[in-house]
Amino acid sequence: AGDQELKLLGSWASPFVIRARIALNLKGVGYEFLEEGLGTKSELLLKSNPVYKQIPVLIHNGKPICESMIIVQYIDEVWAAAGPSILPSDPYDRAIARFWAVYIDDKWFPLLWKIIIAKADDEETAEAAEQVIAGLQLLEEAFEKCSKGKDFFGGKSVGCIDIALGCYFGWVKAAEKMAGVKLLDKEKIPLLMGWAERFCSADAVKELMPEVDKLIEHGKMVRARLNAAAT
Ligand code: GSH
Repeated sequence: AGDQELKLLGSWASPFVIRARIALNLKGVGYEFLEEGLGTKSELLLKSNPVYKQIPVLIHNGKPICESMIIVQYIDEVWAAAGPSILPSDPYDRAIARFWAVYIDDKWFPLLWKIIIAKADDEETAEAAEQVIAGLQLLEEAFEKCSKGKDFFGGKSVGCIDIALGCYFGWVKAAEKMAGVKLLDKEKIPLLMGWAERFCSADAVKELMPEVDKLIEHGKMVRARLNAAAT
């Protein structure tokens, strides 16, 4: 509604921020995007997310909401009537969607990140790549079950797991190029490869997916900062 004030603190490259933006697009909700710089934190960010001091933060009529998947669920609940439902309506399906969203963030993404910030293409990187692929194969099976033959994990439209996993797609491609490893293999994950193409070209998603070359540049900058901090 017009009387609502909505701000999103974020950055173009952050997969977590992209989640919130996809959800807002799905619901057709307008918002003000406030870009945080790399390595700097605005007063508003520190005040709005004092616990983690991380983006994204959604500020709805002055009230901050933190953590990307919590923001996605909040948007789904507040604008329930607008656009398709992001979480499944069935409690069991909803539990499964949340399960995979947690798996993706807690188990799978840290392995991908390891590849991106690796100093050298060593044995550890190769091992992380194997584990990332194994995770994708698990998600391939999950897709088969959740999608029930439809286009997305969420069925006919982009839903919770689609957003949780799809936001990382650009970073998977960046990791492949940065470390010279193959993670996306049509032989191993045929369904997910088709899904990724549909996801990236969905209306709510397409203009939010960063160019891979820009992500690589950004990833190298983050890697340099982390390595400098570690020495
Ligand atoms: N679990 C958080 C979420 O899902 O929102 C992760 C958010 C996160 O890692 N944000 C990064 C950040 O703000 C940007 S991609 N990093 C700055 C920092 O940690 O100081």
